[in-house]
Amino acid sequence: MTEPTLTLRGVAIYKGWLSPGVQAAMVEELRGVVAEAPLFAPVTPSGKPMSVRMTAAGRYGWVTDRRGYRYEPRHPDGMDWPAIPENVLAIWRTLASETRLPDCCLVNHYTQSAKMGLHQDRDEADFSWPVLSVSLGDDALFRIGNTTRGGPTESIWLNSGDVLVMGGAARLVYHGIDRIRAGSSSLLRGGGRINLTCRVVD
Ligand code: MD3
Ligand code: FE
Repeated sequence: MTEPTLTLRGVAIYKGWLSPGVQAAMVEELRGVVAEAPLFAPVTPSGKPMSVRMTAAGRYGWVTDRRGYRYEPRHPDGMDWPAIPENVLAIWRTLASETRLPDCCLVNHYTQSAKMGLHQDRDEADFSWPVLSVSLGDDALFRIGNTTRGGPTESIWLNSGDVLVMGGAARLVYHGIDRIRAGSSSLLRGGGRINLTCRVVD
């Protein structure tokens, strides 16, 4: 059994799970994903532009626009999403499930001013499957709350190569990214942060 470095409100945190070499190889794979399915600027259902840019790999991608939050089998430009890179699936098999692979690997790109407000991930059909997140590039201040809105929160800095697994009660906890520490990593040419979030969708 693989033990996490620490557990925060049920979220298993594997600090430095990915070696620098594996991180660099993953970035190369993601360059291929972004070449096929370009990063786009999502808009919330209320019309607010999000500060992160997104794309995805897998059978589905998560999208948001004026029509709402949902999973779609195609990129907003009409193409199929690329396959989830094998080195990402390998982490899922080790830390999340060997029974079922993820349907979606969401790719979030953060510049130094980007953030993500507290929210729940609840657009999936079955919350019994875990969610797995991989951090690459600049450090990010991650905040975790409760399974209902409000109440006390806790924060932790995520570094490049960290992997998080959200299962059980933690699957529906409020979470977000408050800030990015610009220049803290040289993994990405041009800086910034990429977060991968793998989910079973349906
Ligand atoms: C805790 N992404 O895409 S990853 C998202 O860093 C998202 O881009 C953030 O939240 C990011 O939905 C946070 C860590 C994370 C992801 C999913 C979770 C934490 C989670 C689902 C449930 C609980
Ligand atoms: Fe989320």
